[in-house]
Amino acid sequence: MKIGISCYPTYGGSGIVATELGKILAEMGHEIHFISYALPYRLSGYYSNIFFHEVKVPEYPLFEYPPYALALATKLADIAIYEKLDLIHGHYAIPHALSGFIAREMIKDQYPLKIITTLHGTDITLVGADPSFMRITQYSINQSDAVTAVSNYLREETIKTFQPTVPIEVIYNFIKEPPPNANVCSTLRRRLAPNGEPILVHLSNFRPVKRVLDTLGILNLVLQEMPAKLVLIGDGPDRPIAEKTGREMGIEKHIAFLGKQEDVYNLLHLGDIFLMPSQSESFGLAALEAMSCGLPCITSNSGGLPELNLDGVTGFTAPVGDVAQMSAAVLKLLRNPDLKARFSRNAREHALQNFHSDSIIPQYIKLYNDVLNR
Ligand code: GMT
Repeated sequence: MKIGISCYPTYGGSGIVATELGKILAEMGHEIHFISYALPYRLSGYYSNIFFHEVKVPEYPLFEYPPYALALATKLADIAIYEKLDLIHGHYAIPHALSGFIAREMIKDQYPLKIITTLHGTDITLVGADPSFMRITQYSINQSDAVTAVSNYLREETIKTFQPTVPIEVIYNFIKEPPPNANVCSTLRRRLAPNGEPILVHLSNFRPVKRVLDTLGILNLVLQEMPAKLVLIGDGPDRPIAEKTGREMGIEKHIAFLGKQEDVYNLLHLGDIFLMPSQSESFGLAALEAMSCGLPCITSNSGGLPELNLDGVTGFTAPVGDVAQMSAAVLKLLRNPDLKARFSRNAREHALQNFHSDSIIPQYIKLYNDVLNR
């Protein structure tokens, strides 16, 4: 198949899923065309059947808000015709579903194009539900040839918020077998935890929805009982406040801010427990990546997280903001090595058995074929 993928190129789950999907499809022999305003994060390097098409939005004094959705629609239509695409798979409804729809309509008399939309989370729960975007999100979902959501929770939320007229199919996020932890850098572990302290890890884009400050609150309570370190991977709007809060709490020397990282697996392998205290999370891809490395997870019980992190099996879940319960869960695991080892095995098994790309990617391929054969 010749597949166009439109997505955000930035540091975030939807772009990562889109990119990893494209890379695996390309390995399987499909021809993949990424279409975005910048090269997607995690798409560095050369791949023989992956092509990248940059969307440029011309500057003009009148454009206080550059019309990216229109430039994207034009590019999608051009690439579909020139590269003879079978379909375009847009990740994150706004603006990808709408731009795809416009592209399809613009060229329908000369070229048949199918549009598939994957909903990722905040495109439904935060941005899409905002009155400024509500009707257009609903409209573009209904115009897609197929729509998927990354969890049952997100499917239900989409139905509740938008009452779509098209079916929403759940296709979970996925991981590949993580690289072995053989080349985990012991020097780095020693630097992060010089006295062998357990390492709590958080990985996100530091948006308010991630509640990064809760990870500091958890560390603070854990430190009252035993030594520990907190490793924060990623960057975003809440990083400065997190750094300031760490200093104000007097725990800054127990926290390492590593910023954005390419090779998250090597870092995840260094950790003991993964923290994801999000306000809302449609799925929690970073937690899945951590689980595949054998990290038990302490997460909030919001959104789709309980579909991924099985309470009392792969980790513990707690109500949003309940830092006391989350730190108690961390302490329970750290004080009980057998329990931690069992949860670690369960986490890895659950990740690889239920979310491996080998079982998830065929679901996308089947959907593509169903849409093309309709
Ligand atoms: O806020 C983020 O984490 C980024 C966002 C995105 O769309 O880039 O992530 C969403 O999509 C991920 C991939 O499907 C999901 O794993 C995340 O749970 C989801 N984020 C939220 O729902 C907050």
